[in-house]
Amino acid sequence: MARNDWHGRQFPHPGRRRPVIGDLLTVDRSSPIQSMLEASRGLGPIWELRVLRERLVFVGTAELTAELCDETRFCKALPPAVDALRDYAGDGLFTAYNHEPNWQLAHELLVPAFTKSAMRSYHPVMVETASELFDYWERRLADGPVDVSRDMTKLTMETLTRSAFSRDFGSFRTAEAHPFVAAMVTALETGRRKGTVRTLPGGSALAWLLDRRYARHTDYLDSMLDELIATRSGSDEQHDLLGIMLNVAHPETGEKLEPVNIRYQILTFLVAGHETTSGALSFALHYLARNPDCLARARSEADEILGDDPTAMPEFEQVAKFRYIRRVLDESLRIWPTVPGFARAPRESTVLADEYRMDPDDYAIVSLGAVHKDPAVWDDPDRFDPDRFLPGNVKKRPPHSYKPFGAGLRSCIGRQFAIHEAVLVLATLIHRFDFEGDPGYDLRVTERLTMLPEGFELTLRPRARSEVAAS
Ligand code: MNH
Repeated sequence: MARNDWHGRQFPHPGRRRPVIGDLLTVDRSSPIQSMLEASRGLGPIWELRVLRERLVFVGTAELTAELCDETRFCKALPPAVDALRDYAGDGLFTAYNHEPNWQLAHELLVPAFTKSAMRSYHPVMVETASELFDYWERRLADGPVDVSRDMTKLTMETLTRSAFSRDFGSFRTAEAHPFVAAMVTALETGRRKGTVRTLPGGSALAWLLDRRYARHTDYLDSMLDELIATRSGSDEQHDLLGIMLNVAHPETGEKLEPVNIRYQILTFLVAGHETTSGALSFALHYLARNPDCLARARSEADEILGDDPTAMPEFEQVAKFRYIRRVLDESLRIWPTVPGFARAPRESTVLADEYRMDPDDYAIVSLGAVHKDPAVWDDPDRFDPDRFLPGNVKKRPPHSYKPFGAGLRSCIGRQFAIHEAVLVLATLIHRFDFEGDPGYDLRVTERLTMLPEGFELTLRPRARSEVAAS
C-alpha cells in the first residue's frame, strides 16, 4: 500500500483537480503555504491536496490537533518537504527519523544547553547583540526607515552564532545580510524543489541537475562549517553548543556525536534557530505599529521595568516580568505561526476522530494557520488581542489549541531561547525607540523555510530620557 493511502479514504480538496498534476494549480509557487491555506477554506476539519504524485492530508481544527498531539498514539512524521532537507541536515535533530539513534543521543547531550540555567548564560550575549543592533540603527537614522525583517534576521542570526558557536558574524558591520543567509535560503529552496521533482519519472536526474546548479551555495555552506569546526579543534572547552557537541560524552554510554552528525546539527541550529525568531519579532512589531493601544501598554510595561534610561538593558530575572510583551509575542505567533505546521503519524494503526483509519505510514499535517484561527476556540480570530493569553483566558481554552512550537518529544528544543530573546528585544526596542510604520503598508508575507513579513519598514526615532521619565 502506498504511503499516505489512509485505507483509500478520500478527503475534500479544492476544485480544479487535474489529471497527473492534481491540485498543483491551487498552489502558488511563491507562496505555497498561504495559497494552500486559502484554497482549503470551507473544506472542513480535514482536507487533502495532491501535488503530482504526492498526497498531503491536513487538519485544521483544535479538536483533531489535540488528538494528534497525544504522544501515546502519535509521533512526529517528516512530510516530503522536510524529508528533502535531509540532504543538508541528515539525521540532525530537526530532520532525524524518530528511530534514529543519533536523535536520542543528540537530544540527551543538548537538552542541558537549553535549560533555564543555560538561558542565564546566553542572556549577556542577547543583551549585547540587541544593543549593537540599536547602536547600528542610531548611527543610520539619516538613511531613512529600516527593513524590519532584514534587521531582525541579522539580530537573531548574530545572537545564535554568538551563543551557540561563540562566533561573531559581523552582521552589524555591513548593511547586507551575511552571505550564509543567501546560501542557506538557496540550498533549502533547492531541497524543496528536489522533494517535488523526485516524485516524477526521471526525478533523480532532475534532482542531480538542481544540485549541480546550486553547487556554489552548498560548497559555500560546506566550507563555512569546516571552518567553524576547525577553529575549535584541539580545545576541550564545553561552554557553548559547539563545545558540547565536540567534547561531551553521554554520561551513561560514553558515546559522542560523530563529526558528520555535528555538521548536520550546526546547520540545523543555524537554520532552525534564527529565521523563526526573526519572523516572530517582525510580526510582533508589525502588530504593535498597527495597534497604538497595545503599543502603549507594552511600552508602559517596558518603561516601568527598565526605568528612565532609554538604553537600559534588563537583568536575566527581569525578562520574565514583561508579561504583557510576552502576550504580544504569543498573539503574534498565533496569527502568524512562523513554522506553519508539523506532521504527525500514528505509532500503531488507529482511528482518528472515530472515523479515519490511519496506519503508521499515513500522516496528517497540522495546519497551524487554520488551527490558530479555529472559530470553535478563537473568538473573532483575525483580531490582534494579546489578552487572549491572560492566564485566565488560556485556561478556558481546550489544550493543544495553540501549538507554535510543535508537540511532544520532538517539539522545539529552542523554545525558551526564542522566547527569552524575543521578549528581551521587544521590550528594549520599544523602550529605546519610538517608531512609525507606513500607514499604506499592507502586510505581505514571504515564505522561505519560515514565514516573514516582506517590505515592512519602520521609521525610528530614539526616545529622550525626559520622555521616558515622563511616561
Ligand atoms: Mn524550533 C523544532 C518552531 C525557535 C531549534 N521548532 C521545532 C518545531 C517547531 C518549531 C514547530 C517542531 C517541528 C516538527 O514537529 O516537525 N522554533 C519554532 C519557532 C521558533 C523556534 C516558532 C521561534 C519563534 N527552534 C528555535 C530556536 C532553536 C530551535 C531559537 C535553536 C536555538 N526547533 C529547533 C530544533 C528542533 C525544533 C533543534 C527539532 C527538535 C527535535 O526534533 O528534537
